[in-house]
Amino acid sequence: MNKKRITLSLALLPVVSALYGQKAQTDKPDSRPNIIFIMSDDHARQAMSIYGHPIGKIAPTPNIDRIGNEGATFYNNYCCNSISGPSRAAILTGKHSHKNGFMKNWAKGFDGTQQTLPKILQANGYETAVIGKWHLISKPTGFDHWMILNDQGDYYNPQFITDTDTVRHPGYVTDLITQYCEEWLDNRSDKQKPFFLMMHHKAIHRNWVPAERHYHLYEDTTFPLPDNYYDTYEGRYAAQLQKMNIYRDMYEGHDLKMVTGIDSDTLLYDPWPHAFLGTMTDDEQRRFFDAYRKRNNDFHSRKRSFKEVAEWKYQRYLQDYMGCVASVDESVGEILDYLKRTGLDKNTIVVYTTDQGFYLGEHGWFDKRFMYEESFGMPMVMRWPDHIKPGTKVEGLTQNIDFAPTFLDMCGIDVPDDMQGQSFRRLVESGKTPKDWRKSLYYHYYEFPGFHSVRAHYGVKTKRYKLMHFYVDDKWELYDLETDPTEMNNIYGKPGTEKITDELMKELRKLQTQYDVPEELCK
Ligand code: SGN
Ligand code: CA
Repeated sequence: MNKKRITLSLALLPVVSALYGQKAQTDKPDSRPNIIFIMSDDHARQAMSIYGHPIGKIAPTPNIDRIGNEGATFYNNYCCNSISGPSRAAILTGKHSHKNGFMKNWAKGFDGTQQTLPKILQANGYETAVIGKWHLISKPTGFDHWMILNDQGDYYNPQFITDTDTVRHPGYVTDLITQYCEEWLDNRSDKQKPFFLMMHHKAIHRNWVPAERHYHLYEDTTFPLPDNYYDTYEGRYAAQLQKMNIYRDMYEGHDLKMVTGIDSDTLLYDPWPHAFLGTMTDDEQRRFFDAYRKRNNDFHSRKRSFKEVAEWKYQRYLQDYMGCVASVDESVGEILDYLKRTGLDKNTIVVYTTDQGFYLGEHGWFDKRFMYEESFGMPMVMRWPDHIKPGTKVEGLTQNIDFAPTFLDMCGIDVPDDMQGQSFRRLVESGKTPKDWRKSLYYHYYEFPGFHSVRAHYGVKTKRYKLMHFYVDDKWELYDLETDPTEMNNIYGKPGTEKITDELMKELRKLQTQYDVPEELCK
């Protein structure tokens, strides 16, 4: 759709609605697909069993995998700015951060007056809703119904914001979001209209508090320690300066649920008690401490070396993280069952993804932000019966700015010219990457100074190589992902890399021009 047509269709909204009203009267159902876009927070690809990582094998996600097995799995899907708000803004607009204006988490609210995917769908007769994490500071626009978590949201008894109030709801956040999504699906105002539902989980975000039913799920599981857990960041300047190390930077109380001694119900360092224990009832707090007591007592039963503590922390982190994944996976199962029960499954596109990737101990880290593979990558599965063949593998380079154009394409709606992403519909429907598909991706992380002290950087990635510029201190990094998939060996400036560096530099500048990045952001 060109700009003219979109302005026209927005201006004609009442006419469009009237048309759809007529459709409903003639009882002719709209055959365009529904979309349920399920997005969790911080879900590492390593923790989605369909990808075959050892962690996923130990702690499987059968329901999420079901989407991929019945449809497609994306192997090279990436983020344009690996942090929550910016990723969400890119998904809503189909544009890079410098274009949609939401470049950092806490800087300013999302400009909800701009063109977005839900607005276009709505103008074209879709009923739209967002339920769960929003994290864009602004009030959602383009949605017939919205119910969003306050800020990051709490795991227990979270507050939800609606147009009229902010209310604390008793329950576990993942279960509440699932319930409210099903209720919305049940009570849609016009069932003849196709719908677009954004179901946004808070989990698996820090501080990883599982549902009570999962407190013990992985208590006795030992997860495999990544080979580079004790990375010393040689040759990687920005990596040396981060503050996202599991054994140095995690808060022992808040994150790791460690207590002051044997039989203690007092957490070690917890800077935000109001956002954790403070949200639980007294009974919930008691059951929480009781569930962790045996493990916490065991920790205090003997002296441990630095290395033993570092590895104990890794296990505690993974046990809680995967406990949170379990409830998200159950939620996906619930929704898939709901669709089947109601017959909606046949004409509903179901997507499961996350706002960005995450570290599960690689380089010693948790969190994200870096353009390294674990956080830059966005695991994703997608199901659409009769359109996507079961077991499809999408290998082409796709990015979160592509989601909006792809959904519009799948719904038969023209894609506005100013969206920067490209529809990957033909990749997912054919299972092949066409020759003319993009060969490189652009990335830019801006939030510095900020949480975890990750230096701002931009970069380019091809299937094989990655070039990154940490421009605050003018440091470059270059990786050959074929020989160094865990990005331990920065080969920038090494003899023999001149040609590839030159090529990647040109490609980077080409992308910056293509995406119309202002000069001051290309330094
Ligand atoms: C919180 C977290 C950080 C995290 C940011 C952004 N601390 O501030 O660890 O990097 O959110 O995450 S917490 O202890 O308060 O949870 S994002 O996914 O929303 O971008
Ligand atoms: Ca996130």
